[in-house]
Amino acid sequence: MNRRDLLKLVGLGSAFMSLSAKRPSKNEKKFKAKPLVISTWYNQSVTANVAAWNIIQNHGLAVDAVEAGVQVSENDPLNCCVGLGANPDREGHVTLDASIMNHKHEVGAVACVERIKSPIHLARQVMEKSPHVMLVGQGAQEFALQQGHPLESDKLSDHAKEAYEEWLKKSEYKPIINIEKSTPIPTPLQMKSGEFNHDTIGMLAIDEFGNLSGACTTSGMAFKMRGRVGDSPIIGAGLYVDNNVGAATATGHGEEVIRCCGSFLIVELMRNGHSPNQACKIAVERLLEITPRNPKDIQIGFIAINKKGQYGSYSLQQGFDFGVTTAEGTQQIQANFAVKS
Ligand code: SD4
Repeated sequence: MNRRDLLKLVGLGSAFMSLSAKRPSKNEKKFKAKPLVISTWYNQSVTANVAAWNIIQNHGLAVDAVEAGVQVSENDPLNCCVGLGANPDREGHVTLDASIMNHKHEVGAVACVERIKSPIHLARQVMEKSPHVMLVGQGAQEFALQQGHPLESDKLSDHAKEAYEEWLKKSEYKPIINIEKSTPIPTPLQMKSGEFNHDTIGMLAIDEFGNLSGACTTSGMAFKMRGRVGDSPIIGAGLYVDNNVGAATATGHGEEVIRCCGSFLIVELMRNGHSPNQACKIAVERLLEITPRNPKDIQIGFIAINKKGQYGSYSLQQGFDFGVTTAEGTQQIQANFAVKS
Protein backbone atom coordinates (compact mmCIF):
# COMPACT_ATOMS: atom_id res chain seq x y z
CA MET A 1 0.00 0.00 0.00
CA ASN A 2 1.49 3.35 -0.96
CA ARG A 3 1.09 6.64 0.83
CA ARG A 4 -1.79 7.77 -1.35
CA ASP A 5 -3.70 4.58 -0.55
CA LEU A 6 -3.06 5.16 3.12
CA LEU A 7 -4.39 8.66 2.89
CA LYS A 8 -7.47 7.38 1.08
CA LEU A 9 -8.00 5.06 3.98
CA VAL A 10 -7.99 8.10 6.24
CA GLY A 11 -10.77 9.57 4.14
CA LEU A 12 -12.84 6.44 4.40
CA GLY A 13 -12.32 6.09 8.10
CA SER A 14 -11.37 2.95 9.91
CA ALA A 15 -13.57 0.17 11.06
CA PHE A 16 -10.93 -0.99 13.47
CA MET A 17 -10.59 1.95 15.76
CA SER A 18 -11.20 1.58 19.44
CA LEU A 19 -12.11 4.36 21.80
CA SER A 20 -11.26 3.53 25.34
CA ALA A 21 -11.24 6.86 27.17
CA LYS A 22 -14.23 8.73 28.49
CA ARG A 23 -15.87 11.12 25.98
CA PRO A 24 -15.93 14.86 26.75
CA SER A 25 -19.10 16.36 28.24
CA LYS A 26 -21.49 18.50 26.19
CA ASN A 27 -19.77 21.66 27.43
CA GLU A 28 -16.38 20.43 26.35
CA LYS A 29 -17.79 19.67 22.92
CA LYS A 30 -18.74 23.32 22.34
CA PHE A 31 -15.15 24.23 21.53
CA LYS A 32 -14.19 22.97 18.11
CA ALA A 33 -10.53 23.30 17.16
CA LYS A 34 -9.04 22.13 13.90
CA PRO A 35 -7.73 18.63 14.59
CA LEU A 36 -4.11 17.85 13.88
CA VAL A 37 -1.55 15.08 14.34
CA ILE A 38 2.16 15.80 14.16
CA SER A 39 5.09 13.47 14.76
CA THR A 40 8.87 13.33 14.53
CA TRP A 41 10.62 11.82 11.50
CA TYR A 42 8.48 11.82 8.40
CA ASN A 43 9.34 8.22 7.46
CA GLN A 44 7.52 7.07 10.61
CA SER A 45 4.82 9.73 10.46
CA VAL A 46 3.44 8.40 7.19
CA THR A 47 1.93 5.35 8.83
CA ALA A 48 1.84 6.39 12.49
CA ASN A 49 -0.07 9.62 11.85
CA VAL A 50 -2.64 7.75 9.79
CA ALA A 51 -3.40 5.41 12.71
CA ALA A 52 -3.76 8.42 15.01
CA TRP A 53 -5.83 10.33 12.49
CA ASN A 54 -8.28 7.45 12.11
CA ILE A 55 -9.12 7.85 15.77
CA ILE A 56 -9.34 11.63 15.66
CA GLN A 57 -11.60 11.68 12.63
CA ASN A 58 -13.89 9.15 14.23
CA HIS A 59 -14.46 11.65 17.07
CA GLY A 60 -11.89 10.04 19.32
CA LEU A 61 -9.67 11.63 21.91
CA ALA A 62 -6.17 12.92 21.31
CA VAL A 63 -4.76 10.65 24.02
CA ASP A 64 -6.13 7.54 22.29
CA ALA A 65 -4.84 8.84 18.97
CA VAL A 66 -1.25 9.41 20.10
CA GLU A 67 -1.09 6.04 21.82
CA ALA A 68 -2.33 4.19 18.73
CA GLY A 69 -0.13 6.31 16.49
CA VAL A 70 3.20 5.62 18.16
CA GLN A 71 2.29 1.96 18.57
CA VAL A 72 2.66 1.63 14.80
CA SER A 73 6.38 2.31 15.23
CA GLU A 74 6.61 0.08 18.30
CA ASN A 75 5.10 -2.77 16.29
CA ASP A 76 7.45 -2.34 13.33
CA PRO A 77 10.13 -5.04 13.65
CA LEU A 78 12.36 -3.16 11.19
CA ASN A 79 12.44 0.06 13.20
CA CYS A 80 16.01 0.79 14.31
CA CYS A 81 15.02 2.85 17.28
CA VAL A 82 11.55 2.10 18.62
CA GLY A 83 10.10 -1.15 19.99
CA LEU A 84 11.61 -4.57 20.51
CA GLY A 85 13.16 -4.79 17.03
CA ALA A 86 15.43 -1.84 17.83
CA ASN A 87 19.14 -1.62 18.50
CA PRO A 88 20.28 -2.83 21.93
CA ASP A 89 22.43 -1.29 24.64
CA ARG A 90 26.14 -2.08 24.77
CA GLU A 91 25.45 -5.35 26.60
CA GLY A 92 23.02 -6.54 23.99
CA HIS A 93 19.72 -5.80 25.75
CA VAL A 94 16.92 -3.80 24.14
CA THR A 95 15.65 -1.39 26.81
CA LEU A 96 12.68 0.82 26.05
CA ASP A 97 11.49 4.21 27.30
CA ALA A 98 8.08 5.85 26.80
CA SER A 99 5.86 8.60 28.13
CA ILE A 100 2.32 9.84 27.59
CA MET A 101 0.49 12.94 28.77
CA ASN A 102 -3.16 13.81 28.31
CA HIS A 103 -5.20 17.02 28.37
CA LYS A 104 -5.81 16.74 32.13
CA HIS A 105 -2.16 16.94 33.15
CA GLU A 106 -2.17 13.21 33.78
CA VAL A 107 1.15 11.59 32.98
CA GLY A 108 2.63 8.13 32.79
CA ALA A 109 6.10 6.93 31.89
CA VAL A 110 8.26 3.83 31.85
CA ALA A 111 12.02 3.63 31.47
CA CYS A 112 14.55 0.90 30.80
CA VAL A 113 11.83 -1.70 30.42
CA GLU A 114 12.71 -4.97 28.70
CA ARG A 115 10.74 -7.58 26.75
CA ILE A 116 7.49 -5.61 26.67
CA LYS A 117 6.10 -4.95 23.20
CA SER A 118 4.26 -1.71 23.83
CA PRO A 119 5.97 0.56 26.34
CA ILE A 120 3.57 3.36 25.42
CA HIS A 121 0.59 1.25 26.47
CA LEU A 122 2.42 0.41 29.67
CA ALA A 123 3.09 4.11 30.25
CA ARG A 124 -0.61 4.73 29.83
CA GLN A 125 -1.38 2.02 32.36
CA VAL A 126 1.06 3.63 34.80
CA MET A 127 -0.90 6.84 34.25
CA GLU A 128 -4.33 5.29 34.68
CA LYS A 129 -3.86 2.26 36.89
CA SER A 130 -1.03 3.04 39.29
CA PRO A 131 -0.64 5.70 41.97
CA HIS A 132 2.65 6.76 40.31
CA VAL A 133 3.80 8.57 37.21
CA MET A 134 6.90 6.55 36.36
CA LEU A 135 8.10 2.97 36.71
CA VAL A 136 11.49 1.70 35.63
CA GLY A 137 13.36 -1.52 34.88
CA GLN A 138 12.34 -4.69 36.66
CA GLY A 139 9.46 -3.01 38.49
CA ALA A 140 8.04 -1.69 35.23
CA GLN A 141 8.25 -5.16 33.73
CA GLU A 142 6.53 -6.73 36.76
CA PHE A 143 3.75 -4.15 36.52
CA ALA A 144 3.41 -4.96 32.81
CA LEU A 145 2.99 -8.66 33.55
CA GLN A 146 0.36 -7.88 36.19
CA GLN A 147 -1.47 -5.83 33.58
CA GLY A 148 -1.48 -8.78 31.20
CA HIS A 149 1.36 -7.91 28.83
CA PRO A 150 3.11 -11.05 27.62
CA LEU A 151 6.83 -11.37 28.29
CA GLU A 152 8.36 -11.24 24.83
CA SER A 153 11.54 -12.96 23.70
CA ASP A 154 14.83 -11.22 24.44
CA LYS A 155 16.25 -12.24 21.05
CA LEU A 156 17.51 -9.37 18.95
CA SER A 157 15.92 -8.74 15.56
CA ASP A 158 18.12 -9.70 12.61
CA HIS A 159 19.07 -6.13 11.76
CA ALA A 160 19.75 -5.24 15.41
CA LYS A 161 21.91 -8.35 15.84
CA GLU A 162 23.99 -7.46 12.80
CA ALA A 163 24.36 -3.85 13.92
CA TYR A 164 25.35 -4.97 17.41
CA GLU A 165 27.89 -7.49 16.13
CA GLU A 166 29.38 -4.80 13.95
CA TRP A 167 29.53 -2.42 16.90
CA LEU A 168 31.16 -5.08 19.12
CA LYS A 169 34.17 -5.21 16.80
CA LYS A 170 35.34 -1.92 18.27
CA SER A 171 33.01 -1.62 21.27
CA GLU A 172 33.55 2.07 21.09
CA TYR A 173 30.88 4.19 22.66
CA LYS A 174 30.75 7.47 20.89
CA PRO A 175 27.52 9.09 21.86
CA ILE A 176 27.42 10.92 18.56
CA ILE A 177 24.05 10.80 16.93
CA ASN A 178 23.76 10.37 13.20
CA ILE A 179 22.96 13.60 11.45
CA GLU A 180 20.64 13.08 8.54
CA LYS A 181 21.50 14.79 5.32
CA SER A 182 18.10 14.17 3.81
CA THR A 183 14.88 12.34 4.59
CA PRO A 184 15.91 9.49 6.83
CA ILE A 185 14.51 6.40 5.22
CA PRO A 186 17.25 4.00 6.23
CA THR A 187 18.21 1.41 3.63
CA PRO A 188 18.50 -2.19 4.89
CA LEU A 189 22.28 -1.78 4.70
CA GLN A 190 22.25 1.33 6.85
CA MET A 191 20.02 -0.44 9.34
CA LYS A 192 22.45 -3.35 9.55
CA SER A 193 25.47 -1.13 9.94
CA GLY A 194 23.89 0.63 12.89
CA GLU A 195 24.44 3.90 11.06
CA PHE A 196 20.96 4.94 12.04
CA ASN A 197 21.15 5.16 15.79
CA HIS A 198 18.09 7.24 16.49
CA ASP A 199 14.58 7.82 15.23
CA THR A 200 12.42 8.16 18.31
CA ILE A 201 8.78 8.86 17.64
CA GLY A 202 7.24 11.77 19.53
CA MET A 203 3.65 12.54 18.55
CA LEU A 204 1.30 15.39 19.47
CA ALA A 205 -2.37 15.64 18.62
CA ILE A 206 -5.29 17.97 18.94
CA ASP A 207 -8.72 16.37 18.72
CA GLU A 208 -12.00 17.84 17.55
CA PHE A 209 -12.87 18.79 21.13
CA GLY A 210 -9.77 21.00 21.22
CA ASN A 211 -7.90 18.75 23.62
CA LEU A 212 -4.16 18.19 23.36
CA SER A 213 -2.16 15.06 24.19
CA GLY A 214 1.28 13.67 23.45
CA ALA A 215 3.26 10.43 23.45
CA CYS A 216 6.90 9.57 22.98
CA THR A 217 8.52 6.13 22.67
CA THR A 218 12.06 4.94 21.94
CA SER A 219 14.81 2.42 22.51
CA GLY A 220 17.07 5.38 23.25
CA MET A 221 20.57 5.75 21.89
CA ALA A 222 21.98 2.63 20.26
CA PHE A 223 24.73 0.92 22.27
CA LYS A 224 24.14 3.12 25.29
CA MET A 225 25.42 2.11 28.72
CA ARG A 226 23.21 -0.39 30.50
CA GLY A 227 20.65 1.49 32.56
CA ARG A 228 20.95 4.71 30.57
CA VAL A 229 17.71 6.64 30.26
CA GLY A 230 17.24 9.52 27.84
CA ASP A 231 14.75 12.34 27.62
CA SER A 232 11.83 10.48 26.05
CA PRO A 233 10.26 9.16 29.28
CA ILE A 234 11.13 12.29 31.28
CA ILE A 235 8.10 14.53 31.49
CA GLY A 236 9.17 18.08 30.68
CA ALA A 237 12.20 16.91 28.70
CA GLY A 238 11.05 14.58 25.92
CA LEU A 239 7.36 15.46 26.23
CA TYR A 240 5.11 18.06 27.79
CA VAL A 241 1.46 18.97 27.36
CA ASP A 242 -0.47 21.85 28.88
CA ASN A 243 -3.98 21.79 27.52
CA ASN A 244 -4.40 25.53 28.02
CA VAL A 245 -1.28 26.40 26.07
CA GLY A 246 0.25 23.75 23.84
CA ALA A 247 2.46 20.69 23.67
CA ALA A 248 5.99 19.79 22.64
CA THR A 249 8.11 16.72 22.11
CA ALA A 250 11.72 16.00 21.23
CA THR A 251 14.03 13.68 19.38
CA GLY A 252 17.79 13.49 19.28
CA HIS A 253 20.42 13.51 21.95
CA GLY A 254 18.44 12.98 25.14
CA GLU A 255 21.13 14.17 27.53
CA GLU A 256 20.96 17.58 25.89
CA VAL A 257 17.16 17.71 25.90
CA ILE A 258 17.14 16.87 29.61
CA ARG A 259 19.77 19.53 30.25
CA CYS A 260 17.44 22.28 29.01
CA CYS A 261 14.05 20.75 30.01
CA GLY A 262 13.29 21.13 26.32
CA SER A 263 9.59 20.34 26.02
CA PHE A 264 8.57 22.18 29.18
CA LEU A 265 10.64 25.17 28.10
CA ILE A 266 8.88 25.26 24.73
CA VAL A 267 5.42 25.11 26.31
CA GLU A 268 6.36 27.92 28.71
CA LEU A 269 7.67 30.00 25.81
CA MET A 270 4.34 29.49 24.04
CA ARG A 271 2.54 30.48 27.23
CA ASN A 272 4.49 33.74 27.06
CA GLY A 273 3.25 34.44 23.56
CA HIS A 274 5.77 32.77 21.27
CA SER A 275 4.57 30.80 18.27
CA PRO A 276 5.43 27.07 18.16
CA ASN A 277 8.21 27.79 15.62
CA GLN A 278 9.73 30.59 17.71
CA ALA A 279 9.47 28.55 20.91
CA CYS A 280 11.30 25.57 19.36
CA LYS A 281 13.99 27.88 17.98
CA ILE A 282 14.57 29.61 21.32
CA ALA A 283 14.84 26.23 23.06
CA VAL A 284 17.52 25.08 20.59
CA GLU A 285 19.38 28.37 21.10
CA ARG A 286 19.21 27.90 24.87
CA LEU A 287 20.65 24.44 24.45
CA LEU A 288 23.48 25.80 22.33
CA GLU A 289 24.30 28.29 25.09
CA ILE A 290 24.50 25.70 27.82
CA THR A 291 25.76 22.48 26.27
CA PRO A 292 29.31 21.49 27.12
CA ARG A 293 29.41 19.37 23.95
CA ASN A 294 30.49 20.27 20.48
CA PRO A 295 27.20 21.19 18.78
CA LYS A 296 28.45 19.56 15.57
CA ASP A 297 28.33 16.17 17.30
CA ILE A 298 24.74 16.33 18.42
CA GLN A 299 21.32 16.56 16.90
CA ILE A 300 18.10 17.71 18.54
CA GLY A 301 14.73 18.12 16.88
CA PHE A 302 11.72 19.71 18.56
CA ILE A 303 8.14 19.85 17.36
CA ALA A 304 5.30 21.78 19.03
CA ILE A 305 1.64 22.67 18.67
CA ASN A 306 -0.40 25.34 20.37
CA LYS A 307 -4.00 25.52 21.48
CA LYS A 308 -5.00 27.29 18.27
CA GLY A 309 -3.82 24.32 16.24
CA GLN A 310 -0.65 25.99 14.92
CA TYR A 311 2.45 23.84 14.71
CA GLY A 312 6.19 24.46 14.54
CA SER A 313 9.63 22.92 14.80
CA TYR A 314 13.34 23.61 14.95
CA SER A 315 16.45 21.48 15.05
CA LEU A 316 20.09 21.85 15.87
CA GLN A 317 21.34 20.43 12.57
CA GLN A 318 19.97 20.11 9.10
CA GLY A 319 18.01 16.99 8.22
CA PHE A 320 15.28 16.78 10.83
CA ASP A 321 11.86 16.35 9.29
CA PHE A 322 8.41 15.57 10.57
CA GLY A 323 4.91 14.74 9.35
CA VAL A 324 1.77 16.80 9.86
CA THR A 325 -1.61 15.22 9.26
CA THR A 326 -4.87 17.16 8.95
CA ALA A 327 -8.11 16.55 7.07
CA GLU A 328 -6.16 17.47 3.93
CA GLY A 329 -3.67 14.61 4.30
CA THR A 330 -0.09 14.17 5.50
CA GLN A 331 2.68 16.61 4.67
CA GLN A 332 6.40 16.24 5.07
CA ILE A 333 8.07 19.29 6.58
CA GLN A 334 11.79 19.96 6.96
CA ALA A 335 12.63 21.84 10.14
CA ASN A 336 14.74 24.98 10.10
CA PHE A 337 18.02 24.49 11.92
CA ALA A 338 20.65 26.32 13.89
CA VAL A 339 24.08 24.99 12.96
CA LYS A 340 25.02 26.21 9.49
CA SER A 341 28.07 24.41 8.16
C1 SD4 B 1 17.16 9.40 23.67
N1 SD4 B 1 15.93 11.13 22.55
O1 SD4 B 1 17.00 8.36 24.26
C2 SD4 B 1 16.21 9.73 22.53
C3 SD4 B 1 16.83 9.25 21.27
C4 SD4 B 1 16.19 9.80 20.05
O2 SD4 B 1 15.85 9.84 17.85
O3 SD4 B 1 15.45 10.70 20.01
N2 SD4 B 1 16.41 9.30 18.94
O4 SD4 B 1 18.06 10.18 23.91
